[in-house]
Amino acid sequence: MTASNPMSAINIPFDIEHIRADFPVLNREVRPGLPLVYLDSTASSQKPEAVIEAMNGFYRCCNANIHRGVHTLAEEATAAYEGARARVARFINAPSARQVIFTRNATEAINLVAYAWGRANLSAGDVVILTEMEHHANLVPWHILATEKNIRLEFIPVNEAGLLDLDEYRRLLTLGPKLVSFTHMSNVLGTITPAEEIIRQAKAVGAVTLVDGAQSVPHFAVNVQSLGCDFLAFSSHKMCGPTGIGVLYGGKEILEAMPPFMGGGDMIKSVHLRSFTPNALPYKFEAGTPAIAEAVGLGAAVDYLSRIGMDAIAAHEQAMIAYALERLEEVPGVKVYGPSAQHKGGVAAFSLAGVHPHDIAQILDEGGVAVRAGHHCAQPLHEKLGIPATARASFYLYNTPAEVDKLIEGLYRVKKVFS
Ligand code: 7TS
Repeated sequence: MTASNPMSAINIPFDIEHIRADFPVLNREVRPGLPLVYLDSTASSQKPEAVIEAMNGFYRCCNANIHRGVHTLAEEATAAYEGARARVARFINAPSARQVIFTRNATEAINLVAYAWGRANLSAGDVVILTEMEHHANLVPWHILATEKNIRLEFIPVNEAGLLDLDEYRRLLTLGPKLVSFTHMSNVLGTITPAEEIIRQAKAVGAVTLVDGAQSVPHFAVNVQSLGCDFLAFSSHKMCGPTGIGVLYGGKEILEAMPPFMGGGDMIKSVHLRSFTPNALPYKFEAGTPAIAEAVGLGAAVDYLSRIGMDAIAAHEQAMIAYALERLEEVPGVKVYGPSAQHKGGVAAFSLAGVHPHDIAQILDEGGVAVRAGHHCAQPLHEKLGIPATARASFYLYNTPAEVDKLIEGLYRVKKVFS
């Protein structure tokens, strides 16, 4: 059982050529005469001119450290940084910008929860529920904590259809978990998990909830208030923003009750030789000089995505994945992993009989088509699927059906080389 797919088709006109013109890199050729077909946005998205310009503009006009100076540039830099925080808060419908903490990426956001909340609130025997389709970013921090604190990790299984087994989840909830931490969208199967339902049931047994939104926030509208989660983690670089910055959203009370993560400048109200008083939210969790220009870039990315509209982006990707699945299934020997299009986002992980995924990716690259091969930092999921690796094509707002056709042509080339 899954909730209805937030990517369900919405008939909004989507001017793809106009959008493609916003992304300078999409004009390049991989080699002379070979235009780039970028099908690796699940790993990292491309950046529109508006984001590149916002960051350049910041460095050209008002670069300075934030929160510490009274001079004009310091004030302008602080306003730009805090303005980005306000934009991000609006984008995910956070009740307050103080609940938006800038981290380095989604990985650091999840680690922040594991270290600060987990260390203070979990003890030997406590149950943490994860799923079998997690990225390593939502596995290893809990492994580390399990070793340190002897907590017990349980996993919602992935069924044959590539969906979470919610009957087994209900059984796991009888163990009285302290935390349920799960991905909103799998970076391999593309599965969109029924997050609201998972959270509602977790809350009913008093568990704290963390949503790994690294693959959801870039691709469809995510509203933390309607989700009802305690934490949401995501990365800027997968949503048209720069690398080096990510976000942890948290509930106000839970963030206020948590001890700090890292210590240093900015995260303190006062420091004495033998003691310190932590700062208020969100600064308590932002030690040291943050990624200021990157925050400005993320703010511009959020503006860009909002201008196009997350529902329009989701509808476009839904159409893309439906077409891609249809075409991939035509290729003899191709097996696509994960659920049918209505339960998934724009990710197609696949194998081709008799060919190693790295060879697939290499031969596709010779035709200008960029896909990823490997376990995509989801090794336990691949173990469950019984394969060491997959090739993965992923789609974003700038991809076209003609690019899917190039992928398919490339796969026929791969087959020819290996026949
Ligand atoms: N969670 C999910 C679901 C992800 O897909 C990723 C990155 C992360 C967390 C971690 O994000 P980061 O920005 O902190 O690294 N996924 C991928 C991928 O699929 N290929 O490269 C990175």
